[in-house]
Amino acid sequence: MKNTTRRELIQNASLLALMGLAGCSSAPDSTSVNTPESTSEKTFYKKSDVGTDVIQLTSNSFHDGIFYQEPNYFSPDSSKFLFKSADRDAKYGIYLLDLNTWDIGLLKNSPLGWMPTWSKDGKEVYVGEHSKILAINIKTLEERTINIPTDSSWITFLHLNPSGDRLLFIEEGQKTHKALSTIKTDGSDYRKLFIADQETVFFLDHPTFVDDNTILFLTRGENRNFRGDFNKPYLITLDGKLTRIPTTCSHYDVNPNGDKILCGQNGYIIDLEGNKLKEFPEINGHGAWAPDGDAFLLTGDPIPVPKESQYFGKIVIMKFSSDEIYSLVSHESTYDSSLTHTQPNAQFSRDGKHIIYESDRNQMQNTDLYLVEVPE
Ligand SMILES: [Ca+2]
Repeated sequence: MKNTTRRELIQNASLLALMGLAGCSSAPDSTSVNTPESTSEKTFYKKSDVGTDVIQLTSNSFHDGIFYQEPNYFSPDSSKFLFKSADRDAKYGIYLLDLNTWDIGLLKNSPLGWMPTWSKDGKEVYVGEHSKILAINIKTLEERTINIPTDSSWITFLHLNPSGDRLLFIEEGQKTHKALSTIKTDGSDYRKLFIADQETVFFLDHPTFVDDNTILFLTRGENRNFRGDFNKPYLITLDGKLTRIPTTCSHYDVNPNGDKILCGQNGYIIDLEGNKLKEFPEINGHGAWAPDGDAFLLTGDPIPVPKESQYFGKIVIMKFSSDEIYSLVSHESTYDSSLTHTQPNAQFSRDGKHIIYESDRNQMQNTDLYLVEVPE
């Protein structure tokens, strides 16, 4: 059963309130009280380490989370946020949070294909299914089907190219990843770009577009262990030209210019040839760029960062162009080890003024989403 406080359908967009994200700067207000007409779960939480407001966005008693630190799950106009939530049967749904009304609505039940991505115009969300991709209209919930002409596979890790006319994805089998593929959003020009050989490469993880013609992805050995290649980044072009980036890089994010890769787990930033441009060994975790391509965040936690470190359990903001570093907020991650990742995800809004992060506050085995203002 789904959490009954959450509405099955997306709230009518005409109900958009005027408060906008600027409403975050006010302390707890009347909108934080749930009424039968509201599915908002928003409450004021606390002040951040730099004195800005931190808002709790979800209060479902089960895990609410961000799919991964990339791609960006804020809608292109930053009015909505896509997230995942599990019900008491641990079945995942893809939900939309309206950042104007704080209303939460179910977009799609999604047992496996969760890792959706926004269309460029923000009108649709692409969701991977079995041998197909659904383009779901977020207002009408109408579904357009993009059939993937392949043998039986789950379609996962969806990403959209910068121009917005092409999707890339992983074709997943029962226990392995089969191929990295791409198709245009109109269903034409399907291409299988890289096939896992099932000898040294069993997983093809976290593919993302560097630009319209180039894709960054990772290969991993069997059981995701360190045999074979593990977290080895490759670039591949749409016509199949494959280049190994000669370093290790994981939990990465590519900056908006497509010329720097933040290797969050490894504590450095590299260019597309693997040259280290900046190192920050005192902290590593999940990383994400701000839209200006200069600032970035790291969720320092909890395995790579020693407990005595000032960055333990913190979301830290840094800049590529300077030595600026500060702690924005404690994410209080006390993560359930049964979760896929032991580190929380966090993302900048598309205007860079806010971060949404996930946190398992008070060790309740119940992750929730929080929104924090980033200082100017
Ligand atoms: Ca929750």
